[in-house]
Amino acid sequence: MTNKTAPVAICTWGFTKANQAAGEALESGMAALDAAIKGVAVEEENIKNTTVGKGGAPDREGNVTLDACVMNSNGDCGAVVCVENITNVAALAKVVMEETPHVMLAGKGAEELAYKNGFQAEQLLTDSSEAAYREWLKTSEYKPIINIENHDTIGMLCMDQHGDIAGACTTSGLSYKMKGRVGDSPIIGSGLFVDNEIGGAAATGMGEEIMKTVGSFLIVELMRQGKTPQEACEEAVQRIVTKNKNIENFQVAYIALNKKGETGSYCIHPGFAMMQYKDGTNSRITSAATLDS
Ligand code: SD4
Repeated sequence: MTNKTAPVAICTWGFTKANQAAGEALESGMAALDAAIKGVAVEEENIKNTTVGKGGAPDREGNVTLDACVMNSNGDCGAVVCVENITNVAALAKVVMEETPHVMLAGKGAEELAYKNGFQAEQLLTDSSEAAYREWLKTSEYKPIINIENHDTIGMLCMDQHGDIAGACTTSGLSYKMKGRVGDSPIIGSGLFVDNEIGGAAATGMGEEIMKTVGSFLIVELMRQGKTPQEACEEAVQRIVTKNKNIENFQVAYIALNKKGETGSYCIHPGFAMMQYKDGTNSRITSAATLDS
């Protein structure tokens, strides 16, 4: 049976090409999870994006380590954390989901699974991210930047022609993070959550704050209680804002999609936008923010 509101694709930030790729894949009949993985792969492979995949900023020792997760419409999920030398980590998270008895693999174990499944080793540190890292070493000041270059982690939610919802989230994490640091993006319930009866949500921004409130799960539960995606995103941001005295120092942004194909987004600091592919049109939607004046 086809769904009248579908297909719909939304993603964090102004990732026009990634969202268009997912939207077109959905139009051609692709299932929600495959479309989301195809969409986010555009940014994983974009070496100009310094916050996702190849070209992502390294940790403070100069190593690029990637995190990702996926969740399908049956509630199955997979995740990889701290993975080196593999570009398409969202696709790798799907391999964990489908080919192993586990939900999450870290580091070398995830990398070895990738090679066994035909992924190629790649140098993720590009000349320009290495040059930026060398510059950073001069001060070694760890200060995550809000709305870095107006893009960041890509979290994507797709509703396919059957009305089924799935999602993917992929990142290189915070630039110059400590070795071994993992943020919210690969954590099911924090960076991403989908319940196909209700909808899905995804996050970007300061992972430490998103994890403390299990933000994406919270949004889906708020939608279950009757809130619209917009209202649910606003309440999830508000939970963080009321518990923090230093919100001027970090960004958190959420996107959400429900079974009716309704979408929402909200953030702390102005400057966040989401992409929305709906009714065949891919548009950039500027998000309202707690600190809008
Ligand atoms: C993280 N949420 O690792 C991710 C990265 C991000 O702003 O979105 N940074 O915490």
